[in-house]
Amino acid sequence: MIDYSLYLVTGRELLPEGKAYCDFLREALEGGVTIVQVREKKADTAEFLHIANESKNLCTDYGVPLIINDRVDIALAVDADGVHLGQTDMPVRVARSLLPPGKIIGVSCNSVDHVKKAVEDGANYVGIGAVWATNTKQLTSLVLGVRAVGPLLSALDATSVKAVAIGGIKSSNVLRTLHGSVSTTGHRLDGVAVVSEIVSSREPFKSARTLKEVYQSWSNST
Ligand code: TZP
Ligand code: MG
Repeated sequence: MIDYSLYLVTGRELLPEGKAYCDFLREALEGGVTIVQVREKKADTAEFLHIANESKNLCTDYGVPLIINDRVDIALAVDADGVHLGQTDMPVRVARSLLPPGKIIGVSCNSVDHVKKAVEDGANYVGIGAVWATNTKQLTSLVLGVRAVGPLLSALDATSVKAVAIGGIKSSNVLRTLHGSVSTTGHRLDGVAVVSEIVSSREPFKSARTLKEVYQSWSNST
């Protein structure tokens, strides 16, 4: 069973000046990140491969799954645990046909239709967002707001597809995100995905630990 509760998405451009990527990732893993996605929007293939390999080594040390954003070839090359695909990336079925059995495929979704399609196509999880405003990504659709998440979660009722929320999630709003997104059918998020809250932190260990503690107390109390 994959633990999606604290899903770190990387973004090296957001690291504080002078912070080495591997130090950051080790600290975040120590802090309790449960799954890592390497997201490299500016790197060339050689650099992406290098970062993916370094991430794979660290994630393996911590027993944490590694997901590669966009690039099925890089996921294959480093034997990552899966890929994360956007709505205009490689279709899920094509990625599934290229990957060895058992790999994880996640899809970015911001509508009920997106979620239904992801389920039909055999995705393992969906990333729902952006739930709050974010400076990390140029959004191509409106911010959802937490109250819009529920209907997307309902579309996962009676499926085994997991869901994380993404976009502007911070220690200051993570509890509101978790509480506010429960669907009318009682379907809850399986985790929260964050970029800047951990990547741009001077103390990634502490930032990860705080988010994890909030998730765990929410998860135990409901
Ligand atoms: N997809 C939707 S919002 C987002 C992505 C990759 C960026 C989230 O970044 P942050 O810094 O956690 O707001
Ligand atoms: Mg993409």
